[in-house]
This record gives sequence, C-alpha cells and structure tokens, in this order.
Amino acid sequence: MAATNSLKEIQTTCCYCGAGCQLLFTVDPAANKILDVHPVQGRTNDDKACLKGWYGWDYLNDPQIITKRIREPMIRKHGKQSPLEVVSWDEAIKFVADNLTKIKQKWGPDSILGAGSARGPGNEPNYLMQKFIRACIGTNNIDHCARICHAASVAGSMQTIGEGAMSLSIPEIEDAEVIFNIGYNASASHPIVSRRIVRAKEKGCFIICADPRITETARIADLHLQLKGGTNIALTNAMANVIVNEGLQDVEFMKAHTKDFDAFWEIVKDYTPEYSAKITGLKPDDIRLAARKYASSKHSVILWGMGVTQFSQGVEVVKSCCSLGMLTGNFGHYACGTGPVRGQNNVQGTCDMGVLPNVYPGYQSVTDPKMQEKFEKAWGAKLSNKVGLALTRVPERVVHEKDPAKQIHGYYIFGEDPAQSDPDLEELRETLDKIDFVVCQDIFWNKTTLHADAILPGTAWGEHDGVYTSSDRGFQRIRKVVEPVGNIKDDWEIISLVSTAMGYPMKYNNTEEIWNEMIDLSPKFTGATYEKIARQGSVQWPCWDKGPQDKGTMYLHEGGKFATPDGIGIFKTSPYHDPTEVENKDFPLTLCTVREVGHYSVRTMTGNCRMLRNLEDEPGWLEINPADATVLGISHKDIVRISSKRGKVLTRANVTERVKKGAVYMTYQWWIGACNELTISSLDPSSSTPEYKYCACKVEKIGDQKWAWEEVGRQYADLRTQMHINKELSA
Ligand SMILES: Nc1nc2c(c(=O)[nH]1)N[C@H]1C(S)=C(S)[C@@H](COP(=O)(O)OP(=O)(O)OC[C@H]3O[C@@H](n4cnc5c(=O)[nH]c(N)nc54)[C@H](O)[C@@H]3O)O[C@H]1N2
Ligand SMILES: Nc1nc2c(c(=O)[nH]1)N[C@H]1C(S)=C(S)[C@@H](COP(=O)(O)OP(=O)(O)OC[C@H]3O[C@@H](n4cnc5c(=O)[nH]c(N)nc54)[C@H](O)[C@@H]3O)O[C@H]1N2
Ligand code: SF4
Ligand SMILES: [Mo]
Repeated sequence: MAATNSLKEIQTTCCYCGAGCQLLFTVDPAANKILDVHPVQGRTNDDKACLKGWYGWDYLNDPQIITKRIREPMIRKHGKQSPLEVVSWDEAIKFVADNLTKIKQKWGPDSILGAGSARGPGNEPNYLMQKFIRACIGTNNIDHCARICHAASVAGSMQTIGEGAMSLSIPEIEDAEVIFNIGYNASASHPIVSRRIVRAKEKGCFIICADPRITETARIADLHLQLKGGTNIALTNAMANVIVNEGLQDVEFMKAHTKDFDAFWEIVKDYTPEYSAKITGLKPDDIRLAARKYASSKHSVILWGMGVTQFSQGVEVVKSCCSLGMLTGNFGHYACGTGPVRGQNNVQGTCDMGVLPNVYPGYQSVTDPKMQEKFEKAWGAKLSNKVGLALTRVPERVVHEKDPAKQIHGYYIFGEDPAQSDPDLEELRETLDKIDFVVCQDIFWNKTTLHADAILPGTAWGEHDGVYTSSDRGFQRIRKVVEPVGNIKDDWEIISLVSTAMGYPMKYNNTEEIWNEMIDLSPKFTGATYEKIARQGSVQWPCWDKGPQDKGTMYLHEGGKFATPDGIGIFKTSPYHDPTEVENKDFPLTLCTVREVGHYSVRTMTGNCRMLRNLEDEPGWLEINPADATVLGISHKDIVRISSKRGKVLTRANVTERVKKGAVYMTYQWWIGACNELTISSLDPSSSTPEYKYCACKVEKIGDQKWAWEEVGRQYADLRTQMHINKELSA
C-alpha cells in the first residue's frame, strides 16, 4: 500500500532471529495503527523475509491468546505471599531500589545477579543493564541467554581463533563451494539464511549436513550424515584424521598461522573413520567423503548451531570445527570460515554490550587491570575484578547452597523467561521462590513474572528506537513504529531510574547518547556511529574509526591473522565422551529439543500473533519414528504423555520418518507441552551451557483420548487465567 500524506513509512529490523531482515511499515499515525508491512532491501536479506517478518508484529495489537501485555508497574507490598498490586512508577522504582539496596548491604554485591535481554530492547538498554550491575551494584554477576545458546561457540572459538562471532557474513554463504552444516537447522531457525544455502546449492556448492534428523537442509544435501545424537566430536575428529592421513591439509597455512598441531594429532590419530563409525553410526566411507570434500576447496564454510553447542561437550566440538578450518586454510578470505549463526535478533549485540560475567562492552576483560581502570574512570565507580556468575549456575547457588552468605538473594531479570526457557523447570521454580527478591522487566506476563516480587513493564520492539547486531556482526537500526499504550516506559529509562534511586545517577535523553558513550569505550565498535549505520544501512564490526573510509569488516582473520593475542591460531580438540544421561531401562528413548519455524523461543510474542497461532498451537508436537510409535501403540496426532526423571507433560505425536528410531524430538516453544519440564540441567564445564539436546525419556500412550484433549483444554484455560486473560480464546 502506498503511503498517502497522512500515512508514514518506517523502516526497521525484524525482532525475531539474527538474520536481521529489513522491514518497511506503513503506519497511520493518527490512529496509531500499522496498515501494512513488507520486506525491503537489506544487507543480509535482499528484499525477503520469512513468515515471522510478515506476520510477527500482531502482538503489538495485544490479542491476548496465551498471555497479555503488562501495562502498569506492579509490586508485592507485603512479601511473597501477598498479591501483585498496581502502583505508581515512583513507588515501584523505590520498592525495587530499597530491596536491592538492603540485599547489597546485608549480603554484599555478589549476592545479586542481573540477566539482560537478547530480544526486543536492543543494545542500548543492555549496555545500561551491565553498567548498572557493575557500577551501581558492584558485581560482574551479569549474564543473558547467550549462556544457554552460543556461549560454547564463544568459548571454543576464543580458545582457538580468538574471536567468538561468525568469521564470515551471511551473504558470503551463497558463494561457498562446500558447506559443512552441523547441528544447524536454518530453514526453521533462520529461513533467510537458509535461502543463502539454497542459492549456494544452485550455484554448485557441495552440501554436507550432519544432523540426526532429516531436516530441509539434509533433504537438499549432497551428503547427509545422519549421526547418532551427541556424537559430533567423533565425526569432526575423524574428518581431521582423514584429512591428515590423506595429506589434504594446507601445510603452508598451518606453518604460517597456527600452532599446537602435535597435541591435536595426539587425539585425532585414534579417530579413524572405522573407529568413529562405531560411535556415530555412520558409514566410514561417508566420513571419508565429507573430509575429502571439505578439504577440497578454499571456499569451505562450516555452519553450526544448537546441535553443536547444547551438549556437555559443546565447547570441545566448537574447537574441533575451528581446527578443521585451520587445517585446510579456510580462514581469512572471502566465502570461507566458521559460522556459529547466532540465534536471536540481538544475542550477538547483547554479548557485544558486555552482558556477560567476564567482559565489559567490546569484549574487554574484567580481569585486565588496564580495562578495569579505564571503565572505573569512565563510569566513576569502583569495579570488581572477579568474573561473575553464569546464569545457569543460579540453582546451584540457591537450592544447592546451604551457606546464606554464598547464596544469590536478588535476581533482576530483564527480558528473559527462565521459567520457560531454562532446563529442569521444577528446580528452576524452586530456585525463583527461594530467592529473596525477584524483579521482572518484561513486556508480557510470562511464566517467570508469576514468581516476581516486582514487575516493571517496558516498551516492545515497534515502540522504541535503538540498534540491534545481526548474527554476522552487523549493527542495524530499529525504529519506533507506533506509540506505546499504557503506563509503560522504555527499558533504558527504567534501568536509569532504578540506578539513580540506588545512588548511582544515570541521565540520558535518548538511545543515541547511550550508544555514543558505549562506542567511545569500545575500540572495536568506535566507528559505528548512528549516522554511519543509517547511511550504510549496516556496519559490521570491527569498525575502529569514525571516518567514512572505515566501512566495517565483512570477514575476520584477513590474511590468516587470527584474533588471538599473537595472531596465531591454536589447534584443539578432545576425545569423545557420552552425554550425561543416556537411555536406560526406565527411560528407554532419548529426548532432543529443537525449534518450530512459525513460533519463537518462549512464544510470548509469536503466540500472540493471530496468523502464527493459527498455524500451530498448544500442546505442541513430539516427533517420533513410526517403528517406536507402533511398539507403543501410538497413532499420528494422538495426545501422549512424555516423562523423564524430572517431570512429565502432555503433547501430540507427530509420527514421522524424519527422526531415527530411539530418539524423539520436541520444540521448546510450548507452554503446556513444555519440554523443559523434562530436560536435564547438566552443563558444559567451560561454557555452562545446558545439555538441552540429550536426556533419557519415556513416551506413553493415553487410552482415553477424549479425556486427554479435555485435560489439554483445562491446562490451556488455567494458563490463560494465570496470565490474567479474561477474554474468550478465539477460534
Ligand atoms: N529445551 C530447550 N530450551 C531452550 C533451548 C532449546 O533449544 N531447547 N534454547 C535456548 C536458547 S538457544 C535460548 S536463546 C533461550 C531463549 O530464551 P528466552 O531469552 O527466555 O526467550 P525469548 O522468547 O527470547 O524472550 C524472553 C523474554 O523477553 C521478553 N521481551 C521481548 N522483547 C522485550 C523488550 O523489548 N523489553 C523487555 N523488557 N522484554 C522483552 C519476552 O516477552 C520474553 O518474556 O531458550 C533456551 N531454551
Ligand atoms: N522459528 C524460530 N526461529 C528461531 C528460534 C525459535 O525459537 N523459533 N530461536 C532462535 C534461537 S534463540 C537460536 S539459538 C537459533 C537456533 O537454531 P538452530 O541452531 O538451528 O537450533 P535447533 O533447531 O535447536 O538445533 C539445530 C539442529 O541440531 C540437530 N541436532 C540435535 N542433536 C544433534 C547432534 O548430536 N549432532 C548434530 N550434528 N545435530 C544435532 C537438531 O536435529 C536440529 O536440526 O534459532 C533462532 N531462530
Ligand atoms: S529470517 Fe529472521 S530476521 Fe528474517 S524475517 Fe524471518 S525471523 Fe525475521
Ligand atoms: Mo538462542
């Protein structure tokens, strides 16, 4: 629809995945209504968007399907048992500030933890969130959902190639000659990145897909390695073994740019294709073919996702993937390298902003005295040099820690829903209820807000300005499309008010002022001014210089110079070990948890978009192989009960050949069929990322399907009551 004089056209970046698609909204400002949206030309998306880009903004109309917008600040005035009451902003801010101050005085700064948000808010409020936790509270206990996502990619890449982000850019993918896609399902997770994989195929690229499921990428792959879940490292080690034994490595590149090959070979030498085949269930010749193909080009790209990182051995697999790149000279030029494709719209950005327990903004270490001094001076506060707590360690420091002096007593949760997205939800709920004071700053009622002592309502994507960082290090603007409704404030303003009330004043007039403070403190980002981002559409970091000649960086490690302190890449890998909880007599199947294309993470947003809800709704699905379904007497679309050592839920069976016998899959988007009631909180020792992709489970037939559907209906109604909805559920 063309904009008339009274209508406005506003371009912004999509708020769902890290592909960073550009969308153009047509708005009627007088009615405060969105009339139309369509994708427009952007660096990463050309002029395309997926169904979430087209239909994912309806939550701004608050249709109240699974939950509803929070429009007023609320507090529990008289302790945990008292109801949440609507109060003024002044009262809410004072209540939060007083309670956090009391906890800080009694138990010290390290008894408080803050969680930032990789979603709607954008970079500026996250910069303020970590500044608040560090400078006002006085601790590095600041983290966010990258922990449960790509933290393993950051840790593993840092230890080998020195930089945790994608080394290449999304558009380069289509010019790869070989793609090794491992544990990544782009067609569901990043459809517009998936389009680049399809285009690569059209241009003649050889695609290897390592995934236990037949995903869409597996379907178009030239070689599908349908390995047993949890065995990635046995595959990547074997590929390295073949490359070296057949003399396919790039000796020149290795000599000039890498070290520690001997220690790497000590491990890899045992991983012959025959040995690996016993662990992975693959054919030795398929492993050989994968290795030969990968080593055959200087335009080989490795793309990976949660099927690599969400294991207790995730970091090791990342190191092994980076080592494959070094072994074959696939770094430092166009269309090669490593692509840990960051999931959320702004998870790269939230890491960039230092919402991590070990680094300030711009990846500057909290343990480096020079950095500490620099930030102390800039922020006018004494800072801690102790690395903070990872958010997945909170239950350990609450329910499993007996000494109150070592416990977490205050948890400020900004734009995350751990009571839906963290593993082992029963333990998580117990944790939230034991913490003295929980603050939730969100846009919707979610499962975590039910445990909050104070709720601070923020504006949503579409209602505020800022900058997001796409998966490939690209800063892009987001813009206000409609005016917010209700007694709500921008996230950056809420954090500033709480900090000021606690005696550490923060005064900003807009997001650009915050951004300018941040880029001046972060050399890698310094050149990325609002003006440059607007002019170019996107600025990829590193961008060191404000001048027009520094346009940003398309790919990293130019000429083989790695981001390690001495510029040399370090070979690393590990031997294979089993996941923590394997199938057994009581729980004979394995459970892996993945994603839905039409719904997003905890679903507060896509669950409240009418088009998307009509595609898929509660209680979600369980993918199960026909052979397992037959033995259990389960038919397609039956409601079934699935349980693990930790809990049980109802969901529907999707009987499909796409999954292997013995392994079942759920998507983590569902609130009734909530798979995190079942998952295990076992963590990778170095990244603290949970093993969401593997635990033991049992699936049971339910004889009385009429009862089962009624039970799902009751649970849905109860959920909607808990989320304060009194509207009828529309058909
Ligand atoms: N079983 C299983 N669990 C998983 C995973 C899995 O694969 N399997 N994946 C994990 C991964 S990779 C991730 S990243 C996490 C994601 O988990 P979360 O980060 O918890 O989920 P999100 O849906 O991204 O958003 C969290 C909250 O942000 C709020 N929000 C959105 N925009 C704004 C805003 O502008 N301001 C404020 N204040 N709030 C806002 C939303 O309403 C929502 O409540 O889940 C993890 N959980
Ligand atoms: N529609 C939609 N898009 C999203 C999200 C969403 O919730 N909905 N979430 C966003 C977020 S937060 C993230 S992090 C990204 C994640 O996006 P992806 O990384 O694609 O995440 P998953 O789908 O969880 O897992 C990827 C694949 O790993 C495979 N896998 C499981 N176990 C193994 C194994 O042992 N080895 C190998 N090789 N593969 C295995 C699974 O079968 C699955 O196909 O998606 C983002 N995009
Ligand atoms: S691919 Fe990702 S960024 Fe693009 S429209 Fe879809 S959800 Fe939005
Ligand atoms: Mo994620």
